Amino acid sequence: MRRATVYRYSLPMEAGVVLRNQRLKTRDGLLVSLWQDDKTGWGEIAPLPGFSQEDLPHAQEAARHGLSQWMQGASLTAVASAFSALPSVAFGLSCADAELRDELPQVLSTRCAPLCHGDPNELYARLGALPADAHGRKVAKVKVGLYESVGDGLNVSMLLEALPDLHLRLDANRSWTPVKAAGFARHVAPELRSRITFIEEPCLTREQSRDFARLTGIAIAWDESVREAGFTVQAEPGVAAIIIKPTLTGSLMRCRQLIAQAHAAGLEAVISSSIESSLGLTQLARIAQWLTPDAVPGLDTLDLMQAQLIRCWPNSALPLRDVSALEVIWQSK
Ligand code: OSB
Ligand code: MG
Repeated sequence: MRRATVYRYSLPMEAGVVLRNQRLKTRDGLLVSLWQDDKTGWGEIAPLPGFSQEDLPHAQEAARHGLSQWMQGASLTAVASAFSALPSVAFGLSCADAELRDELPQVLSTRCAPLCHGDPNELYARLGALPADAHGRKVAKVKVGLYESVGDGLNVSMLLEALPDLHLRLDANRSWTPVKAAGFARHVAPELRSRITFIEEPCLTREQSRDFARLTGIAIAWDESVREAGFTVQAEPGVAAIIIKPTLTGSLMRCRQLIAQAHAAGLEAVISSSIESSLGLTQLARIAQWLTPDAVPGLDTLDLMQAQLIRCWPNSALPLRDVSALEVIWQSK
């Protein structure tokens, strides 16, 4: 016996969360719950405005269609894989499918690279308390490229000088011209640069980002590029990692394929959030623990929201909303 329900959620965000120039007041998405005999599985489908190609109504229609096929006996693994043009749908359905088949291990580590922002004193305290990994490193993430690049360089240098065991991931989201990128690097002393694990997409084009890595000795990582047509995972000088945001990328199978390609090429694969609810985030933490156990994932986005959903992120103080707070938008007969 199979049963499927699709719920819609809307979670209030913290004031002032801005994504690609638009304010995100609520995070809206779908949760899928499946039953088959005595087994159950959940998945989250949450296209991210400004990042996903598909919008929520489109995803909702596709999810309903895919689940109807599953109700008629189709394999959900196959159904999910067929939604490669709607990555959020492919990912959410494949997670529900993986839970149903006991494929997604339960073990979860809350370890992730904290996003550095806010009051400097608080930040230093938070980073000071951060646990070190097996190599004795603390890994945190700083968004750059929002203000003057010289200021970014000074800020990053200050953090690295203050905390000798700190290693930083930076993320510029393609915002620097080669001149601005050089302005950043000029203010980071060469001896500090090796503690920048990588900077995600420093420049507008891949060619400029490669030049930046070559000229500065600072490693880079591909994030946006991974989701562009024609991208292939390969070892390149100066490239350290690829970032995988499953909600923007596709099915678990597609994510596993990218991870395997990255590892084969000697690149780090980093699982990262697309601002999913606590349900999606705990699944991403399980996926990271399972498939990329040596890479600290980028999942420090729960506190951008004012509530958790269905499943708790361990030790989070945010209030939890349960199923009764959700609107059922579709149910199998
Ligand atoms: O800029 O990489 C980004 C989340 C949603 C959309 C874009 C981005 C992000 C994150 C997630 O940065 C957190 C992380 O990667 O550590
Ligand atoms: Mg990024």
